[in-house]
Amino acid sequence: MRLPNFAFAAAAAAAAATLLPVSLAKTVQYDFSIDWVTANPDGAYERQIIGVNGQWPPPAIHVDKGDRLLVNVTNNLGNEPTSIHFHGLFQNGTNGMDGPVGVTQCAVPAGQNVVYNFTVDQPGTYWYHSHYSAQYPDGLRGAFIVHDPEDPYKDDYDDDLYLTVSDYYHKSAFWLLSNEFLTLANPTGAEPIPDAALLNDSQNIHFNVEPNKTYKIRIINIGAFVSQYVWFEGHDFDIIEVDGVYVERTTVSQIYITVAQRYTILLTTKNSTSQNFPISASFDTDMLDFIPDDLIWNSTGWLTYDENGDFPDPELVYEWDFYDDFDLVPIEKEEPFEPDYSISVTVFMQILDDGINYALFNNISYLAPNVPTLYSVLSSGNQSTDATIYGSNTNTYVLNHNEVIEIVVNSNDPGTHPFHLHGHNFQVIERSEASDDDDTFITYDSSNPGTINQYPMRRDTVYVRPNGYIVLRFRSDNPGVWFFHCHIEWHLEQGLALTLVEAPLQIQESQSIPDDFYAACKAGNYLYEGNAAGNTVNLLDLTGEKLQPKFLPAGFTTKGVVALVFSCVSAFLGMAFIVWYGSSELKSTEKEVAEFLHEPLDDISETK
Ligand code: CU1
Ligand code: CU1
Ligand code: CU1
Ligand code: CU1
Repeated sequence: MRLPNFAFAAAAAAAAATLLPVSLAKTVQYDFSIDWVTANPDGAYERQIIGVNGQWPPPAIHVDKGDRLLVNVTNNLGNEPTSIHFHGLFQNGTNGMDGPVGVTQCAVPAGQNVVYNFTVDQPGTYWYHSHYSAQYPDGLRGAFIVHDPEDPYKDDYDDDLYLTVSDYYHKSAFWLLSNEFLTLANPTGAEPIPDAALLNDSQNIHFNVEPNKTYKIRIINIGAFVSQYVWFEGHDFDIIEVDGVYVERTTVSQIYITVAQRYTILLTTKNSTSQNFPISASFDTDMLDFIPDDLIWNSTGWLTYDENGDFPDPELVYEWDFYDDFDLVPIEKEEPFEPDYSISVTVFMQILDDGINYALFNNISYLAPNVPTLYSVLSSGNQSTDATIYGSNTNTYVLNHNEVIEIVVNSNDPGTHPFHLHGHNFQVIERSEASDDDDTFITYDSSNPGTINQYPMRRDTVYVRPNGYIVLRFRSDNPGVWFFHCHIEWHLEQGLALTLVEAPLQIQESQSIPDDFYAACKAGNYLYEGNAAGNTVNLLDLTGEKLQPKFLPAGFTTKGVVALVFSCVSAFLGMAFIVWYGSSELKSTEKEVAEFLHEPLDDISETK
C-alpha cells in the first residue's frame, strides 16, 4: 500500500518490478520536467513551488538494488538553474552524477537537459533534492527508495510505506536569503522561522492500516532546517535501518530525526480496529530563535484502523523520550577504524566586514569556486594532488586512496547542526554532550576519549550537540570530490562546508563527464576547466577566485555590531532596540532579531 496522494505511474511500475530477482538488474528511467506549479499544502498560503512534470509533491523514486537509474532532467523553470543530488548514494565511479553545484557539476541553466545515469548498489532509504544554492526548500525534494531482495528483515513485514516530515516556508528560499537571512538587518544570523510542518507534504494524513500486521515505514526528514521528534501514539516500534545501514532491531517509543536523516522502522498494529491513533511529529523548538504566535510546530496524522471511527487529538507530552541513535548497532559489524589522517575543524558563526553573519569551519566560510572542483581535478593532471589549486575559500582537503579518514568537528555554536558527508557513510566514533554555557565548549581530546561503542553506528548524517563535538571515521575507498557540510540549508548558505578531494589521480584514471553536463556549463557561461579561478595555464595562479569578506578588526564583537545595527534600525523606526546592548545576552538578542524579521520588511529595506 502506498499513500493515495503518491500514486505515480513510475512508482507503480517500479513497485511491480521489485518482484524480480536481483540477478535481473534492470534500467529504470524517470523523466523529470522541473517546473513551477501552484501548491498550498498547509491550506494557509498558496505559493509557486518547484514541482516535477507539473505536479507537486515530486514523485518518489523507486529502484531495486543493482539497478541502473536514469533521471532525465529538463530545467523548465525559466528563471532559475537547478541540479539534483541523490542523498546518501555513494556514486562509486560516477562522482559527476552526485549533483552539488560547484562541487561536481555546473548548475543546469533554464532550458537545459542533463541525464543523471548511475548504478544503485546499496539498499535502503534515501532522498533526492536540488543541490543548487538553497533551492530545495522551494519544493524540489522527494523520497528515494532502494528495494532490496536480500533485505534481512524481508520476512518481518507485510507492507512497505514511507513518511516524510518537513518544515515548510511560504516565501521562497531565495527571497528569505536576500531579504531576511543574509542581510545587515540580521547580524546574529537568526534563521528564518518555518511557517508550517508537513507530513508527506500534506497535513492530517491517514495511514490506513489493518490490525495484526507489521508495516515497514521509512521516515525521512526532507526539511530545510528543523529536527523533529516523531512518534506513533500507543505503539512502540523497531528501528531496523538508518541512512541505508541495516541495524539490529531496536525497540523505541520515539525518534529524533534531523533534516536529511532517515529511519526505517517496523510497526506492528493492534489486534482490533476499535481506535485510531495519532501519528505525531514535533519541531525541536530549541532550534528556533523565537516561536511566532501563529506557528503550529506539531503535525498530526493518523494510523487509521477505522475510517468511520473517531480521530482523537494527540495526548499532551511533557517530556521528550527519544532514542539516542549513537547506540544503534549495524548488522554488518565493524570495530572502530584507526585513523591514518585526521581533519579537525571548529565551527563558529561570525560577522565579517560586510556586516553579514557567516558560518565558518576554522577560519573559512565556503564559497563555491568558479570551476566545479571535480572539473578542476579532471583538468589538472598531476597538480590535482595539490589542494592549492582548488582555491582559498573551498576548504579543500586532498585525501589518499584507501586510508582511514577522521573528521573531528568541534562546535563553538549553541545550535544543533546535522553534518552530512557525500559519497560515504561514516562510523560515529564519539559524540559529546552539549554545553549549556555558551562560553564553555566541549572539545575533542584524542588522549582522553569519551564513550566509544564496540561497533559504532554508521550513517551519512549526524548531529553535533550545542557547543559539543563529534568524531567521524570512514575509509577513502570511493575516489571522488565529496562535500561535507551542515545540512541546514541556511547554514550551508552561510558557508558551513568543506571539500574532500579523494584520490584525485584515481578519479582521472577511471571517470569522465558526459557531454550534456559540459553543455550545461557552456549554456550558463560557467567555467569548467582549470583551477578554482578558471586559470588553465598556471594552476597556482588563483587571480579572480571568489574570496570571503575580511574579518572585522579586533575589538569588534558580534554583540557590538548587533548594537550598532539596531541603533540605526531603531533610529529609523523610532523603536528602542538599542536597549538590548549590554542588558541582554546574545541569545535573547537573536530572539528579538527573529521577531523583528518576522514583521513585514518593507519598512526596513531603506536601512541597508
Ligand atoms: Cu548528500
Ligand atoms: Cu542532502
Ligand atoms: Cu548548521
Ligand atoms: Cu550536500
